Amino acid sequence: MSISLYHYWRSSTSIRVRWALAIKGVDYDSEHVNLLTADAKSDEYLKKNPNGYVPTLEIEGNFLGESMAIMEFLEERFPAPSIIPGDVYVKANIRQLAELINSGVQPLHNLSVMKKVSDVKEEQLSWNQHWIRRGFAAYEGLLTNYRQGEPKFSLTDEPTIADICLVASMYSGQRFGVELNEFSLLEQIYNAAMENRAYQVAAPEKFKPK
Ligand SMILES: N[C@@H](CCC(=O)N[C@@H](CS)C(=O)NCC(=O)O)C(=O)O
Repeated sequence: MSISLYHYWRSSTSIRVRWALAIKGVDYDSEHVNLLTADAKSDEYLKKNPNGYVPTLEIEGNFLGESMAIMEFLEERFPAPSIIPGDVYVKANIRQLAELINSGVQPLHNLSVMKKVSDVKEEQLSWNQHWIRRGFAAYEGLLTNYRQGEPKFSLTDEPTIADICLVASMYSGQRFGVELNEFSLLEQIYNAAMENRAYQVAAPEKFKPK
């Protein structure tokens, strides 16, 4: 089966899909799209993903954009190991946590949004930090409501789409000055991710251009 991933090494949405692919043991060809140049806005790339964002997954001639849609697709196409496990309530909680990051945090610290907000670096950072801290505080609040026992990750002992979205945005958060130790429960989850073999395979540093 031919699979290619168009992605950028430190993009949080790219990290999500790389980690999901690694959890499911799916091999792919890596196509690096440099977000700091015109790569993602080239006519060739826009045919694959008219939004001009990464990631895009190409599988058997189909081009799929939107990291959540891609992860849902991978879950259905490669069900084991599951990244949306549990009964309907647990699955709903996992999706809620993932959406909190996907809809409420990541779009606001995206490169193009940051540039539209201001040309001044300090103002960009302050904007990003505000939305990231707000989202992370809400995530921690939800964990306090939903967690049973002391799972390694958000709600489970293995990473789900909630952890995948969270950890990828925590990676970005550090670049924007939000420290891991500001959210102690989230820091534990981040540390669990650093020990996760699939994360290690998908980590940004593994894809950093030389
Ligand atoms: N909702 C999209 C968002 C994708 C997205 O924001 N990608 C960022 C990198 S993390 C991007 O390509 N940014 C380029 C830009 O802002 O011009 C997804 O989840 O795939």
